[in-house]
Amino acid sequence: MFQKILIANRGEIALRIQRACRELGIPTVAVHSTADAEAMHVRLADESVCIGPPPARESYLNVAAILSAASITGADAIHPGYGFLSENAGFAEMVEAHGMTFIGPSPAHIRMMGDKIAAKTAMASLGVPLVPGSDGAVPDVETALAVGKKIGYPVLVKAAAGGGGRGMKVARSAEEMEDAFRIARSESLAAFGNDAVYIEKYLDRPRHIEMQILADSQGSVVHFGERDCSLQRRHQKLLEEAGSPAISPEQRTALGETATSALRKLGYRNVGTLEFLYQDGQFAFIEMNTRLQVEHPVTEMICGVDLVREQIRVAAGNALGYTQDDIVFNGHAIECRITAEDPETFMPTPGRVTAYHAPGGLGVRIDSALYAGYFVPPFYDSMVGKLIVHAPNRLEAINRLRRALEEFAIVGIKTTIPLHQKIIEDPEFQAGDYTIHWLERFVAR
Ligand code: MV4
Repeated sequence: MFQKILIANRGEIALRIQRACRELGIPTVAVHSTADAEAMHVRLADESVCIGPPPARESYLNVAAILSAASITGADAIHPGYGFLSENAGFAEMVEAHGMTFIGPSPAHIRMMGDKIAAKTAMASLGVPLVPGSDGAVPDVETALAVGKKIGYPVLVKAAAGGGGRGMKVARSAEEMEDAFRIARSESLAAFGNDAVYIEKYLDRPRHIEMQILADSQGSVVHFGERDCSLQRRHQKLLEEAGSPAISPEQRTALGETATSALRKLGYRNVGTLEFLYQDGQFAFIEMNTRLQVEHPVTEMICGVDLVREQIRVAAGNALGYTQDDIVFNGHAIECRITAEDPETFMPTPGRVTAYHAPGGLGVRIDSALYAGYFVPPFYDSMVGKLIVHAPNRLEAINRLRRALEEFAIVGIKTTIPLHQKIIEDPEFQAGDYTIHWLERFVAR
């Protein structure tokens, strides 16, 4: 097992990783920017190192500073959390070149899945269903038009280096193709320094469903079921559920087997998430994430597993020690992402938290680095906490969520708690009847 783990992140996920380390008996090193000197992840770590000024580029993305911090503290492994350097293959390589372990997949797999075309090509060859589309990159408008003619409109032109919706353009007809193609190309060049694009049939009312996978270095791969992440606004998820209200146990088993079989053949290790669009009873793979995800707790709650502990164990070379048959799904879990934002305008609301009271009780989990007196800095993501509830079924989970949201007091800054309270009272939400477009319409009315 590792002697000491450096956590290359901040906020709630840094605490989440520290908690797993502490239970495994592994000391932790926190890194922080000057803006985070008073942060909870620094206070609770065994050691901490200041790695730079507030902008993430100069601190949490500063590879040289992070590697130096690991080296001077004698850390033998680095956990990247999510965001920041978590899906940076070059960083993972550098960690390994310095004789430390990157707690995550191999750099080659991170790189493969970072290229959405390579990811789709690999998944297709491993038997995973895709959205109909171009066979690889589309080099010019003529080819784009040929693809449009073949698969039918509307289509979506997507950036190979994309994700998060940037560099994505719809063409509703052949007439719109030239503009969509050129704009997608130039936006992806500007955003990612890569102008490769591909084309897919545009699905107009899908759900976003993702499968949680775990693999050891010995070739064992299991899944922990799906999450429904359809409730998002501008590609920011607000609320996630496990399992999906739209998926039967049989569909879960079938999709899980498709995903695990593919990753077994690929020789993948550590955690991973396969993202699918689900519409008209069909699943279509779109992307794979090679990191621990923000919404991992809903999966942990229904499976009774500590995914961060599992990440650390398999990164240290331990075998899973259980099989798919040992994984039992229990009840329903919902996560609300609470952000320091105005619940109506979504403008960030950094500032001082003057009073703080977190809900508790049966089936309630809070993953947050907030405390009374904490100043939410303006430099980073606005998520300040996650409220996760678990109950025997979805209706009871919603009731528990209502109760927990009422109890939650974050004073001094505006948060999205009132928005979550509104969402869960909506009859369509309560019926589980929503697609990826539902929330945009809900906040607009
Ligand atoms: C799509 C799609 C419809 N059809 N692909 C958005 C971000 C990127 N990860 C994939 N995205 C989409 N791909 C096809 N062929 C609709 C979206 C999409 C979306 C997907 C998941 C969650 C929220 C979304 C919001 C808008 C569009």
